[in-house]
Amino acid sequence: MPEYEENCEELFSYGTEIGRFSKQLKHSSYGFFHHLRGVSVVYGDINVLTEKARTYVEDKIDLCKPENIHICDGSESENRGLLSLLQKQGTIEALPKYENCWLARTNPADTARVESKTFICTEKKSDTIPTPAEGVKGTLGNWMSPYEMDKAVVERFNGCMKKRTMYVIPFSMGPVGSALSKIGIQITDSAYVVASMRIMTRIGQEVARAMTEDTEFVKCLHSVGTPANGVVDMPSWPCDPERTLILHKPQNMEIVSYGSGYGGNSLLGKKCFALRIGSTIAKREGWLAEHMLILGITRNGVKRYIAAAFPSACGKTNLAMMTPTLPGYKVECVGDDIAWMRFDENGQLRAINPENGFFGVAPGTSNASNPIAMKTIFKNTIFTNVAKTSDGGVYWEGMENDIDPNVEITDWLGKPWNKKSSKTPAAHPNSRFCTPASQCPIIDPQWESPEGVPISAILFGGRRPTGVPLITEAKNWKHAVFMGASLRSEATAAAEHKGKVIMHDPFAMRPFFGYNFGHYLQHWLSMEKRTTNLPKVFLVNWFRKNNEGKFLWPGFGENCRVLDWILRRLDNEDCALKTPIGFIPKKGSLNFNGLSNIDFDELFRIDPEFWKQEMSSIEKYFQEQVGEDLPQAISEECKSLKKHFDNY
Ligand code: OXD
Ligand code: MN
Repeated sequence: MPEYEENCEELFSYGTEIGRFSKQLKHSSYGFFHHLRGVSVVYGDINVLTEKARTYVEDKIDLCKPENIHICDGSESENRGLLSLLQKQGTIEALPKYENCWLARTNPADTARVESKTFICTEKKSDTIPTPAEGVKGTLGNWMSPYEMDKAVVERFNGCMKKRTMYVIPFSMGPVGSALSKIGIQITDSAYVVASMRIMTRIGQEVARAMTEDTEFVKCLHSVGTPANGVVDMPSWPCDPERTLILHKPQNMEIVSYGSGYGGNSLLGKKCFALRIGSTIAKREGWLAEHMLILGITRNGVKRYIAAAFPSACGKTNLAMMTPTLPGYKVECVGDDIAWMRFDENGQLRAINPENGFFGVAPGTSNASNPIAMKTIFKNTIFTNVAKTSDGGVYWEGMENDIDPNVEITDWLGKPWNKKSSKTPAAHPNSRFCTPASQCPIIDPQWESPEGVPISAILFGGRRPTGVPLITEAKNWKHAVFMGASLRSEATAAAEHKGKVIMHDPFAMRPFFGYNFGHYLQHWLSMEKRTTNLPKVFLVNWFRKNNEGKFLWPGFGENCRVLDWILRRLDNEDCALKTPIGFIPKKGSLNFNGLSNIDFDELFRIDPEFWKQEMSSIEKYFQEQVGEDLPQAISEECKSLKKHFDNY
C-alpha cells in the first residue's frame, strides 16, 4: 500500500492530534488498520457504517477490487489532506488570490452531463418512458432492462478500482435528521468527487451516526473508469468517455455511474439522487422532487417563499440570489437548483433544498449580473474548467470588468488566451463553481429548517426569444400543470446539445425524470386532492427580444418587479387581465418606476400566429412523445387552447 501511505502523509501532515498519533503508531487515524473483504481501511472508522451499509460496501469491494478503502468522516483535516493529494496529482491547483480556492481542469472530453448515456432501469420499459409514436425517437429519457444493466455494470466495474482508493461517503440530502431529508452512501474512486460532495451535500460521521439499521439509503456507486485499452489520456483527470454510463435502478434505490468525473455525472447526490431517484421516491410517498430554486422575498415586512423551475443554465442561480432594484424588497436564498416539496398536515406546501452548496455555471456570473454569487464564491470553492489569471485568480466570459486589465489569462485548456486574438472562449461554457451555500451573504435564515419553508407560488420559465410574455399566471391547477408540461427553452451548454434550438423541456425536468413523464403529470395533477391551498403558478420569460434582436426586458435585479406583481396576485389584487393563455398584468399594473424605454405592449403581445404554431408544436410533442400516457386533463387543456388559436 505504499501509494496510499504516501497520500496519508499528506492527510496526516495536515492532521489532527488523532492523525499524528495514529501515524506514529502505524495505525489508521481511527485505531488499528481494519480490513474489509481483505482490503485495508486506511482512513476512517468502518464501525460507523450500519450492517446494511457495510454489506453494500463489501459487495462493491468484491466488484471493483480497490487497493484500499477510505471511509470519509467529513472532517476539515480529511478535506485538507484530500485537496493536497489532488494538488500533487495535478488535478487541482491553488488559486492564491483567494482563500482556499482551487482550479480543476478536466479532460476536454468530460465537461458536461451526458444525457444520451443516462438510463433508468426498470423491468417494464413503460414504467420509465412513454412509448413514442411509430418512427419517432423518444426524448423523455432512456430505458435499460435489468439484464442489460447488470451486464453493463460487470463489463465496466469489474476490477475498475485496481491501484486506486475506494472512498466511501455517507451523505445526507437535506439537513441531517430532518424528516424531509434522505440519506445516501456514495462509493467513488475520485478524491475530487469527495471534496465536491463535501461542499454539495452533508457528508461524514454526522450522517453515518444518524443512520440506524432501519435507515433506507440510496446506493451510489461511481468510478471515473479506465478506457478499455488501459490508456488514461490525462492522468490528472482519468475518465472513460467512450464507455460512460449513468444508470439508475429506482426499485433498488440504486445509482451506478461510470466513466465521468464531471458534475451531475459524478456528484451523485445532485441530479441522479435528488431528482431521478428522488422523483420516484416522491411519487411513491406523495411529494415532489423538482428542478427548482427556492427564494424568500420580503415586501412591507411580509415574507413569502417562491419555487421556480428553469432549464439548466437559464439563470436559476441569478434569480435565487437576486438583488432587487425596487426599494423595500429583500430576496433571500434557500436553494438554487433543487426543491423537495410536500404538503404538511395543514395543507401547506413546504420545501427544503436538499443540497448544501451551489454548483453554478460560471460564465455570465459577474458583479453586474449576480453580485451576491461573487461575494459567495471566492473562498472554500472548487472551480472547474474556468480560465485563470496571472495574479492567481479566475476568469470567465462576463468577468471582463471584474479583473485587473493587466493580468494575463490562461484558458480552461491551459493555453495562453487573449480577448482580442483568441477565437474560443477562455472558460468552458459549462465551467462551474462549487461553493458552500452557507457562505452566501443572503442565505435565508430558514434554509436548513427541518420542516422546510412554506411555498406560496411556483414559477416556470425558459429562454424564449419570441412570443412568450414576460409573465403569465395559470388559470387553475390543470392549466398550471399544462404550463409546466409545455415548457420550452433554447438549448444551453449544460449537456451535450449543440446550437440554439428551442427544445421542449417539460417542468425543466426533461433530463431528470426518474419515471414515465405521463405518470409524472398524473402525479402533479393529483396534488389538487391533497390541499385546498394550492400555490399559484406562473410562467415567466425574461428573454423575449424585439425585431432587432434586443432583449425587451432588462432582467436580473429588475425581475423583482415581476415578483412584486406575483406577490400582489397572491394578495388577490385585481391587477390581472384574462387572456386565452392565462392572466397577464393589466396595463400599468407592473411597477416600472425608474425604468425607461420598456415596451409593455411588445412584452405582453399575444401574437395569434405565434401561438397557433406554438400550440401545434406542443400538441405534436405530446402526441409523439407522450401518446397514451398523456393524462386526459392535459390533453383537454391542449386541445381547447389549440382550437382557440386555430379559429382565430
Ligand atoms: C445543473 C444542471 O448542473 O442543471 O444544475 O445541469
Ligand atoms: Mn440544474
